[in-house]
Amino acid sequence: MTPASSFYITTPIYYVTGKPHIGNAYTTLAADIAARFQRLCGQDVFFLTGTDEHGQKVLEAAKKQGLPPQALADEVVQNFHALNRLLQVTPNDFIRTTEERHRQVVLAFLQKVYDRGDIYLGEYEDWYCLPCEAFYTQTQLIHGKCPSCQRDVQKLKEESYFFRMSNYEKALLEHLHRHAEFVQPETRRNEVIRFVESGLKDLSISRTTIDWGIPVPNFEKTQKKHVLYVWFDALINYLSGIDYLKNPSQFELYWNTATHLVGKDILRFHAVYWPCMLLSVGLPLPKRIFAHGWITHGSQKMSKSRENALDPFALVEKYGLDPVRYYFFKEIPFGLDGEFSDTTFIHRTNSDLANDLGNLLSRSTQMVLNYCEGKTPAIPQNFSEEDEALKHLAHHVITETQRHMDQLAFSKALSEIWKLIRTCNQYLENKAPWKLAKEHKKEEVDRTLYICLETLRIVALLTSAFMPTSSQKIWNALGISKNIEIQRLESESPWGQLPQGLTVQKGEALFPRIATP
Ligand code: ME8
Repeated sequence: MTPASSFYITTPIYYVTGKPHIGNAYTTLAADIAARFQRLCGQDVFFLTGTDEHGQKVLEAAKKQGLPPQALADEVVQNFHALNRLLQVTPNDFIRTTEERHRQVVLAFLQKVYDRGDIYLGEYEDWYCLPCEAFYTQTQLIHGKCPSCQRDVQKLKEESYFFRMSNYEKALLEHLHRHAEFVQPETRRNEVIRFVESGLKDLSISRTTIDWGIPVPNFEKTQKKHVLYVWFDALINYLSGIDYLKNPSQFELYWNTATHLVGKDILRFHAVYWPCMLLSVGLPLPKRIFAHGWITHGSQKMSKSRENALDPFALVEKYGLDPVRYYFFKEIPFGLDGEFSDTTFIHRTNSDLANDLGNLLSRSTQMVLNYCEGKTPAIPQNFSEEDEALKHLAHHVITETQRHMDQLAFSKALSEIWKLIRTCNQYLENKAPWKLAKEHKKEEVDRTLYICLETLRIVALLTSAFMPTSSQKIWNALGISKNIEIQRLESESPWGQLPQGLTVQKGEALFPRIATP
């Protein structure tokens, strides 16, 4: 089957300053869920993630540990790979900014910007926030601190190459006004518009006081050695990751459909600097930049440099992977901040997963064992009004889930799917097959149980992007031996595809209840 079209999705590339925390895992999981769902929908997906390895922040972290920065990067990147494996994240590629393939693209890009007349030599004299690796003017500071993370800033005065970002103010504003989907959610788009309207200054894009970065060609024959500003370097990963220089057909296939997922802390780099850079070299702008909110813990943004970071390895060890993959995307509407707490986690897992979904599966399969000799019943030919209503709901939920997933509205998509699960539980309750069996209404028992199993088959398909292992377990319990990960919604979602006579298994509880402390 030929794919409907392509879908390119990226995460930020993470600093290799320390172990990944739940905040990093959150963005990567969101991208993975979107990528898996679009694959299910038949799209040709490219999902890119990676690590940001240059710059002062990484250099200082390495110094603290008494390591060369490359050695620190080589060590820390292993944690990100291990995390991706643990989370069952399925990227098509993982880009590191210290790789040669990335350096080549950066240098080609820089040359284009220079040839366009957008790079000049000057002197930077203002403030720098190290945790954000960001430049600020005096007036942008809030009470003398970084306007983004509220931490101390340092005064910089050094020779620097500048990028004529101011040249692109008008074009960027026009693009922002014309393309409502370019920056999402809407509130973030308005913030970006206000920022650009306040005027764009040229951007300092090189440093002479550190040497950990990609060397800038000596464009203006200066005595000083310049390395590229870490953000200018890092943003280009979105091009090098799909082989911009060497594979133009692949590049074109994916670039036009790019969705960048970012935390709201780094929206300005993506929605202002990056588009201006692309405009300078004449490349199309990404289709969508989606800034999600922060996971807080103890009511504070979780971060590597604060003490409140939650360890994703420990969380998965404690609760299992699929409840973690489910919780963050059901509990927190994508785009808003959300507090992590064990109490809400346990409540969600017990009520949605153990009670609603887990019980539907265990009751349905148990009754098939009791009343249908453990085999999937015949595909019904006639339906009562109640049966029809459930079938109709399943159809509606498939369409709505797709619509929400296209908009990255994960929580809404899950609410739709849970409507179907809860309605099916209610249906089972109303039909009471245990009573029908006593009354020897075999045809009705079979029909009812077939409808529940078929609903579960569809539910598993729809939840597979969120909970790949549990969804496969549901299919296996229904006797379906196909690999759910490689199925297509178009061919699998029409009603009535569960064959008759499959061997149903009860198995262990899909989601064991977590004891409340
Ligand atoms: O900024 N809640 O890397 P970084 C939700 N290298 N998401 C969070 C989070 C939290 N508490 N904390 C971090 C960088 N994140 C740059 C990016 S891209 C060209 C360069 C997530 O290691 C969120 O996606 O500081 C945020 O934007 C990202 O991690 C920052 O990761």
